[in-house]
Amino acid sequence: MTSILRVMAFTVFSSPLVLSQSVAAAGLAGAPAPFDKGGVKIALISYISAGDFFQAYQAGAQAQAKALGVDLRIFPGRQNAAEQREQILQAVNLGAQAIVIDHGLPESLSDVVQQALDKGIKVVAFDVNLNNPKIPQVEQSDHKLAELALDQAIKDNGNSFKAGYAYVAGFAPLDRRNEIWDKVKAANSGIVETARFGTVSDTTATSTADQAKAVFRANPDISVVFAPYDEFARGVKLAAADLGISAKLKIYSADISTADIQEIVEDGSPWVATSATNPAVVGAVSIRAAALQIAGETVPHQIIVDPVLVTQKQLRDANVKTIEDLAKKIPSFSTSSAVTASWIPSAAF
Ligand code: SR1
Repeated sequence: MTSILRVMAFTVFSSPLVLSQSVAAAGLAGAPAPFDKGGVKIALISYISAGDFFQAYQAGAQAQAKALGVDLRIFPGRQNAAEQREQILQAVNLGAQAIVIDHGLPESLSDVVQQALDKGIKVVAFDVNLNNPKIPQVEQSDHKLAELALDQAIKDNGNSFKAGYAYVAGFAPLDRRNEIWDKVKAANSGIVETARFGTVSDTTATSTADQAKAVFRANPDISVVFAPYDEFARGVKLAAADLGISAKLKIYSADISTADIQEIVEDGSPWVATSATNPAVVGAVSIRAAALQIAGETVPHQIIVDPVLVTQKQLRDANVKTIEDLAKKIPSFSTSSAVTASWIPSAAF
């Protein structure tokens, strides 16, 4: 397809399966080609769209795309590997100049991603290991995320307790966080993983809550839960509330959103700490990595956004109620110096 036809295909594309954002594609003064002329098309293809993290990630990507004058097409994820493959092929055929792949199952993606690369389309991977030197990998430093939360768990509870652990294998960020959980258990023989549970679906929190209830009934001695995904933590909190055991439980998680903050600070909440990046920043970083590649600039293979630890006590003491409040208290939470350039305007979120 010629580049003119690609542009037309992207412009006229319309389907109930695809959310589109029509941006006036004016050029960006002082930017390298093709951003100086405008009309750049990027596709964001997600595996999961449900939940605060993924919505904030997409909002950050949209904000950065808007600042760059990029036409960003977001393909909604439905935890469906076949649909995600199909969406990558659609993006290729519709003339995307770069594709950002947000989560997914590597084994179902490598051949279609290779087809995109073969056509000269740039690819960025967030939280899915595509194992290709041509594809920059964006991540939140999942090892640090897990270390921050687990260090706090040991600080609060000592190094001897019965733990519940929410985990689903096969998701790159959860697998990386699991490596740290394994290390912490190996280094602290008194920390015993009594039960493991978790579901990733379009109803992660409620499905995980059902599993957590069964786990708590069978293991009343669990006093700590490591739930390194906010949807898991919500499920565990819900289960504890239903069973009336919130007062004897402490939950340590990953991720944060305004809704999470409200659940953490409410009276009697067992959710005592989380480690997190601002997902909107991660979305913006993913788009910048795509834009720099389109402009022919070098992008590091591994792109990391560092997390911070946020405790219930800090939030309550500082009267933080929203992500915006949190960003005011921790300015670094809303910025990242990863993959920037003088010609890339800041995203407003
Ligand atoms: C199912 S994977 C969920 C994780 O992806 C992102 O890395 C978020 O941090 C979330 O915890």
